[in-house]
Amino acid sequence: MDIEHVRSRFIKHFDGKTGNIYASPGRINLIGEHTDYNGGFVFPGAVDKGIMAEVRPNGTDTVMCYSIDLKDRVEFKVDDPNGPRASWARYIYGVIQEMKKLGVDVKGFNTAFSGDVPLGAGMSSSAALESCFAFALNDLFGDNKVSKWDMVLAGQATEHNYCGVMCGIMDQFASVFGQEGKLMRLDCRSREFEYFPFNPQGYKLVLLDSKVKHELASSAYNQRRQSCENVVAALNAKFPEKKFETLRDADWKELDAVKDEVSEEDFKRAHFVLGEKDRVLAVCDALNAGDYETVGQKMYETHHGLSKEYEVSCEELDYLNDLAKENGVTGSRIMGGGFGGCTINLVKDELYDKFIADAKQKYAAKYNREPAVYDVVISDGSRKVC
Ligand code: GAF
Repeated sequence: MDIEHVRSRFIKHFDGKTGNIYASPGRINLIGEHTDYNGGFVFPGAVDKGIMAEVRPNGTDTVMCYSIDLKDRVEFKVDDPNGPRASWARYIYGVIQEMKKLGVDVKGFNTAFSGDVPLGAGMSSSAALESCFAFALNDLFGDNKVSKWDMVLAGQATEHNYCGVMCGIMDQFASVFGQEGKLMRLDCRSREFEYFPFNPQGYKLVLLDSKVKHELASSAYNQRRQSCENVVAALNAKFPEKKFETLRDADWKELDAVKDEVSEEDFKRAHFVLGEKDRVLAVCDALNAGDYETVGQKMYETHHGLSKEYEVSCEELDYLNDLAKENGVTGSRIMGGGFGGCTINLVKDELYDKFIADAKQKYAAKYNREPAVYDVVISDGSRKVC
């Protein structure tokens, strides 16, 4: 992310005056997929790719936004009941409305922003955008009174209320709370978390981007969440003496007990979630013991579950996972919501070059395009740059 790039466009597209610059990152997730909205654990970290925005109050009730990357300009009133139509501007509009609910007296402003989180790669460019504007509005109009957690929730509510994605809290959490060199284990039910320094000697984390983007990813994501809620409803009906809030509250025996009361599809989804809950905890133990072989094995198990039970993979991602196995990569799996995007790979240093070359060559031979390669650099969360 380049300050001069953003500043020069801000000056050019508005009145020549400068504002404040804020930055928020995208994220990776080592393990714990589709567990956040099930009250489980996740293991994300912020990355060195994100969104940078220059923002300056303009003394009116109009928000003037310029997307540098899309070369698109959108204006709307702060209090417009419907908000803009452009999907990228809806994130900004949504954050404004959610920050207002938290008592921030948002007024009109000018903004230009740019990002280097690859779109559709599963690295959460949308959470980066939400966190960036939550930070900016808190600083410019809210005396920084809104807590980091409330900004996380404002970003999540933006997705729910203005963008139609019923996401959990992992992405916004990672974007706000990230720290350089550290992953975070978050309990999405209690919201307690701890930082895990992550510097596996002799290994690299690398993302391979299939460059597949699923058109209906949001509705398919919402359906997965609905399946989990259907199973929770069946559990509550079967065990009225126990209150199940999410699948986090269920054990394997209880899940088996409702097998005939839910659809086969919903059962498979819940089966994955319970397994993933166990895998995150196993990975924490393995990391504490420096046992990267077990970490990697759990990543492969997650991929298998995401592909066969949660059914959020695609042919291209399964192929990238096969290529990782063929190359002796320690661990590999789909990262993020799925339906396209990246695999995350834990690779021994000495295998790295051969793996990347082999994956590029074979993937290109099969799909006529190379996967993009992103080395993971675990970085700081949202901040005011200047
Ligand atoms: C997306 C969502 F936004 C997250 O909340 C999470 O559910 C993830 O998919 C899957 O783990 O990134």
